[in-house]
Order: sequence, then C-alpha cells, then structure tokens
Amino acid sequence: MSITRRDFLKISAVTGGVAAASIPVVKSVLALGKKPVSLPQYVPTTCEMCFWRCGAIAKVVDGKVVKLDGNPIHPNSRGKLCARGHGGIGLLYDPDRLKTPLINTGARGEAKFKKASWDEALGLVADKMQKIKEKYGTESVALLTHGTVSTYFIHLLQAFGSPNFAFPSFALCRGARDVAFEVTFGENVGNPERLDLQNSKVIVLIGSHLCENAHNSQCQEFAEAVGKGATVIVLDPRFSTAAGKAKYWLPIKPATDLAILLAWINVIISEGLYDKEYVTKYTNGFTEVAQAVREYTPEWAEKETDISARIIVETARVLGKNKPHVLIHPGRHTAWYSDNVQRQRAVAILTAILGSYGRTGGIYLNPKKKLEPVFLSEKDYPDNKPALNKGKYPFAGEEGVTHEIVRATLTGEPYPIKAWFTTGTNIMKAMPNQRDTLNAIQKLDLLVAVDMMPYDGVMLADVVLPECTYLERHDDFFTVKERSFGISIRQPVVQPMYDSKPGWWIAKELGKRLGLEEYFPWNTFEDFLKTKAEIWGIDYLELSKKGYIDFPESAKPYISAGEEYKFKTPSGKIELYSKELKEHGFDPVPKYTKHDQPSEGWFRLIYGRAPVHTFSRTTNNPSLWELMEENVAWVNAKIAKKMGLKNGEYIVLVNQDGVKSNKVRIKVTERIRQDCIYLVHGFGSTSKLLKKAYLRGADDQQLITRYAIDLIAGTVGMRVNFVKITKEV
Ligand SMILES: Nc1nc2c(c(=O)[nH]1)N[C@H]1C(S)=C(S)[C@@H](COP(=O)(O)OP(=O)(O)OC[C@H]3O[C@@H](n4cnc5c(=O)[nH]c(N)nc54)[C@H](O)[C@@H]3O)O[C@H]1N2
Ligand SMILES: Nc1nc2c(c(=O)[nH]1)N[C@H]1C(S)=C(S)[C@@H](COP(=O)(O)OP(=O)(O)OC[C@H]3O[C@@H](n4cnc5c(=O)[nH]c(N)nc54)[C@H](O)[C@@H]3O)O[C@H]1N2
Ligand code: SF4
Ligand SMILES: [Mo]
Repeated sequence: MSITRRDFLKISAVTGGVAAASIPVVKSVLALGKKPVSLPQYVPTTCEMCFWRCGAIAKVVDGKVVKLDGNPIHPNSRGKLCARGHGGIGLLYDPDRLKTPLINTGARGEAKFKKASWDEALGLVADKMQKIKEKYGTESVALLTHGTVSTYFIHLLQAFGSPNFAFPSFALCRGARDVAFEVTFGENVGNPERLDLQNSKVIVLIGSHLCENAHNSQCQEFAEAVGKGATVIVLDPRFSTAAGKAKYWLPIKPATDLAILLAWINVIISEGLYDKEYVTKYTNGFTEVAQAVREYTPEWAEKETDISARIIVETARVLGKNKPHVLIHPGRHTAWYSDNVQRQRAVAILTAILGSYGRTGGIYLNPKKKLEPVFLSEKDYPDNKPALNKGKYPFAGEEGVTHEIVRATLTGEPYPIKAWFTTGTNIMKAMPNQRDTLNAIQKLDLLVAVDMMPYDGVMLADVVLPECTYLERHDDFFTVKERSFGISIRQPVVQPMYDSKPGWWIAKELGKRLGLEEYFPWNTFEDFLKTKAEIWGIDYLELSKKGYIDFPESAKPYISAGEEYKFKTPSGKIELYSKELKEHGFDPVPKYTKHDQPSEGWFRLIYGRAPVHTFSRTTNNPSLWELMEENVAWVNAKIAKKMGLKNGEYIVLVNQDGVKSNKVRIKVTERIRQDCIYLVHGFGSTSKLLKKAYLRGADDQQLITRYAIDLIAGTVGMRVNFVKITKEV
C-alpha cells in the first residue's frame, strides 16, 4: 500500500524530532489566539540546477521553500551548494514558468499558444504519433534530451519503437573525453569525475575553467589543494579564475593544445621522468608512443602554441618530478575542434606515463559495488531499425549524436524523421547552426517540448508540456560513484505548482494513450522507487530522511603497491597504443593536426561558463539574474585601444558567414589573448515570454554556424568560428 503525499511529507521531514515538535508549538500558539505558525520542515533532495547532482536540504515553512542548503553527508555537496544550487528557489517561484500545457495554433515555430488541458494536449500528441507510425514507422520519432527527464522519455520512445535519441551532453560536451579514456583505460572518468584533487601536488587545467565551471565538490577540492600548496598549471587563452591561482598560466594559442601535450610526453619520456615501474606493469605500447612523439619537440611546439620551449620543458619537469600525484584534468566540455578524441587521448597517455591513474592525487578508481539494474518495466522493447548514427561514428556509443538527428531530418536519409521530442534541452542554445535546426523543424509533422520554462527551443514547439521543477517531484535514484558508492534520492519538497506535472507522469500518460501501459506497471513513481529500494536492500525511509546513503565498504580508490590490477581494456592493460582505434582506421597514437587561425581583424570566438548560471537555463531565474543580468564580450585591451572601443560600450559581433549577434557590452581586459573574443554561453534569449532574459546579452550559439565533426565519436567542435567587431548596434 502506498502512503499519501501528505503522509509522506510528514515522514520525510529530515528529523522525526522536528516533525513531532511542531505539534505542541502550534497548539500553544492556538491557545494564545494567534495565527498558527508551523515550524520549518527540512526535506532532503537532489539538486538539478546542473548535473553535478548535489545533495540539498530544503527548508520549508508553511508550504513555501525559504532556503536550500547543501546536505553535509552528500559527497557532491559536503554541506554547501553553489550559487546556482541556492538559486533553485528562483526557478520554483519564477513567474514566467510554464503553467499549463500549450498548443501552438500558428505556423511551426510561431508560438501562437493557446492553453490546453492535459487530456487535449496528450491526446493530440498521441494521435500525431500514431499517424507518423502508420505512414513512416516508429523510428521516425526522435528525442533530443538532457537531465533526469531523459529516463522516462527514452523509455517511452523505445517502447514505442524508436532507437533515435541523443544527449547534447555527449556530442556537444564530454563525448570525446569519455571515448578517449574508455579506449585507453577501459572505462571513462565518471560523472562527477573521479579526480583526487584534494591530494594532488600538481594540477593541470587544459581549458577546464574550475570555479567558473562551478562543479561543487570539484571546486571545493581544488581550493583545498591550492590551500595545501599544489602547483597549478593552466592552459587557457584567457586568464581564467583558476589561472589566478596558478603558478604557470600558459596563454596558449587556441586549437594547439595537442602540440603542448605531445611535447610534454616527449620531454617526460626523453628525460626518463615517467613512472617506469607503472608503465612496465600496467601499459601496452610505450615504445610506439616514444617513437611517435620524437618529432614533437618543445621547440616545434613553441611555434605552434606561442608558449616558449623553456616553459614547456620546465612544466614537463614539474609534472615528472611530482608523479604520480599529478592530475591532468581530463576536462568535461571537450567538444572544441575536429580532433577532440585525439587531444583527450594525449591527456590519457600523459596521465598513464606519470602513473597517475589509480594513484593518490591522480584519478581514483571506481568504487566496488554492483547493484542489479532495475528497469522501469520488465517488458522487452520491440525490435526496431538501427539508430541513425549506427556505424557512422564507430565510438559514438549509446548516447546518440544530436547532429545526426538534425541531418536525417533535413535530408530524409537513411529514413525520414518526422517528430521531435525535446525534453530538458534548449535546442536553439545547445546545438550549433541554428539555421539547420530551424530548417529541420519545418520538415517535421510534430514537435513536442517537455520543459519548465519558455526558453527559445520551447517557443518552436507545436505542443508544450510543462514539467514541474526538481523541487516538486520524484525522480529515479542517483547512484553516486565518489570515493565510495552511494545513493541519493530526489523527492518533492512542495506540491507541483500550477498545472505542471512530473516527467514520469507525462511519459506514463502518453504511454497509456499509445497503448503502451504495460511499460509503466507502477502507479506512482514513489511506488517504483520503493520496489527498487527493496530489491537493492536499502531502507527507503532512511534514505528519504537522510537524502543519501553511503556504502563505505565499496571504497577502493587506489591501486595497491605491486597489485596485479587488470584494466577493462581488451588486453587488460592501459592501451597507450590503441589497437581499437587502428582497427577502425584512426591513428593509434595521436598525431598533431593543424587548425585554421583567424586572419588580421578577425578573432576566434571562444566561450565558457559563469559561476552563477547554467547554460541558458538560468538566464531568467530571478535570483541568479540579479547576480548576472547579461554576458559581456571579452576583448583584449590593445585591440580595444586600436579600434577605439571603450569598456562597457555596446558592440555587435559578426561571424565569417555574416551572421550578427545581439548587441553586447564589451569588457576591455588584459586577461585574454589578442586573437580571441570570449562570451559566457547561454545568453541572448529570443523568447518574449522570458521577461528578464529576453534579448539580454549575446548568444554565442547564434555565431556558431560552423562546426567540425570528430569522426571517431561524432563529437562537434564549436570553437571553429571567427568573428569581427562592429560598432553598428
Ligand atoms: N557555473 C557553471 N558551471 C558549469 C556549467 C554551467 O553551465 N555553469 N556547466 C557544466 C558542464 S555540463 C560542463 S561540460 C562544464 C564545462 O566546463 P569546462 O569543461 O571547464 O569547459 P572548457 O571548455 O574546458 O573551458 C572553457 C575554458 O576554455 C578556454 N578555452 C577556449 N579555447 C581554448 C583552447 O583552444 N585551449 C584551451 N586550453 N582553452 C581554451 C576558455 O577560455 C574557457 O576559460 O562546466 C560545468 N560546470
Ligand atoms: N555554443 C555552445 N554550445 C554549447 C555549450 C557551450 O558552452 N557553448 N555547452 C555544451 C554543453 S557542455 C552542454 S552539457 C549542453 C547543454 O545543453 P542543454 O542542457 O540543452 O542546456 P540549456 O541551454 O540549459 O537548456 C536546458 C533546457 O532544459 C530545461 N530544463 C531544465 N531543467 C529541466 C527539468 O528538470 N525538466 C525539464 N523538462 N526541462 C528542464 C530548461 O528550462 C531549458 O529549456 O550544451 C552544449 N552546447
Ligand atoms: S554544482 Fe551547484 S547547481 Fe550543480 S548540482 Fe551542485 S549545487 Fe546544484
Ligand atoms: Mo556539458
């Protein structure tokens, strides 16, 4: 028997003591004839303001969330939330939230919305899906998705009979890194990345702009390491916040990082600074690597990168002398140029020859805990045609390739795509070449958006289905693979506002209308979670009270001295030389690729994060908007002087294809190279329903009309666009 939500909230107040104490207090207030005030309730849950998934504790007073704090026992938060995590309240109470289902009554993308009931909206979607199925086949429905809502819609899509889903977090984000580490070490570095930062003696950040990239526990550990005197080496064309903590800031010429990585490997091998015992015991292909990097001397790299050979040698020695307690940060957003996987392979090889994988201060090992997967249903999915990207990018894996969905929609090849679901992703901001996206959606018969806010992508939809926020819903358990294994819960802190519904409910209701009830054999998602907890042998009530349960016995962070450790590669060893890549026709050891550089008067457009925003999704958040209302264009002071530009004045950026940005204020600074312009990603929304974000700042994606595909994994390099500055605003 399931408990009601009201009972549930009572039980899940973080301590039984608080809930019990509230009764006498309310009574005594009543006795005095005053308005009853209930004591606060503290409800633990999991943050979704980004994908670090910190444990949060909500303070709820009279049914209102008044504060969010970090859960002290959760390893991703350690008692603290980042600014965006605190900003969850702003999301919950944003007056611009989607409140009811909407149906577009105009042309595709016209956003002439009328309010609809759930029954009408879901009925319309189901009806159109059936028609598409009859005419084109089930595989013609595709899903672009990000975040926890993905669980339910991938399930729905597969039950319906389509293999076509894709996450922007693969091709446009960490795909290259994951593939490079899988090929080299037989596993990826995890999410959160398993970085032993707190024990590192040297930390190398290649891009990876920690502290602006505000991944909570990683920033905490970075600060701890800096406090303990770690040497920080930053490769970044921009003097990032992290560069401010660095002993060495290497203002590298963009797109040339592979040159420095190969030169470092060269110096470390030729000077015998690598971990010989580790290399002999755990790796394959060292001789081939040593041979291949011989041509990549520091002097050669100096010409490519603008970093002097002297500094390259000096930093290589710092790495070698401090091995194995060296962390070459594997990065996360690694979709930069066309050779992303090979650049990340060089990172992996460097990590291996320094003996840092499975060692203190390097990358720690996966905790040892296996739980049987518990599926949303036991019914098998129907057989369907191969996914669009199958065979095209041999290492792309199961997370799909977003641009393949766009391409197939545009061309009808290998088969037509006639419907898109977009769930938890802003297709106009996440994917490059907005014109392709807009042209592709004109070929569709149906475009459905499941979202909480009317961001740009939602404004293109035929049917908008409002999901409630993470503070108003259950989601699947999160398994946390930190130094030890743990499980984190997401549970509603307050009732869903307006007519919004959890993602699992929307998928289930749609499933029902498509005749797929058997795939959703549970009543509420909490019923499913309780069953799962039972199968896993976890006390659900304890988890709902604490928010997080840890399995300390699962921790095995380091390889012990002399241990016969088997890596999960075909050979059981770290593959410095990759036979797998070779078999698919790619370089088994990374080779340097030259990329175009901007000509006189042009600048490379680069982008990154602001600590108080997440992509586009927080630009309208009332609390976070107050901290940063719009982005600015970073321009080098010498360039500004030459062009007569003053700090704070408005400019417009124009790219190589003549596309113009919104007007944006210029930040005149010494902190960026002269050949780049930097924008924080996510701004410049064109959605009129966003009262705060509408046309605030410039949209980097608007200027990213070109992209470079990495053929190994289908990842999309987005830093291949050049812009010039005009004053015509
Ligand atoms: N506050 C906040 N934090 C976030 C997010 C967020 O939206 N907001 N998003 C999260 C997600 S999903 C991701 S993937 C990560 C992304 O964050 P990271 O993985 O850290 O992203 P990068 O692209 O490595 O870093 C951007 C930096 O790269 C520099 N750069 C640009 N071109 C080059 C180049 O050619 N070489 C080098 N060496 N540097 C270059 C830029 O100047 C900038 O400082 O952030 C995560 N953390
Ligand atoms: N030019 C450029 N492109 C990039 C990047 C960049 O830095 N520059 N970064 C890349 C990276 S690293 C990544 S990971 C991707 C990120 O790509 P996205 O995840 O698509 O990022 P957002 O732009 O924040 O769009 C998120 C959308 O999901 C909605 N949303 C948020 N939470 C929920 C929820 O709980 N439920 C539902 N249903 N909807 C929700 C938001 O309201 C918003 O409309 O973008 C990639 N693309
Ligand atoms: S890093 Fe910040 S936004 Fe991301 S989950 Fe943690 S608290 Fe939330
Ligand atoms: Mo990302």
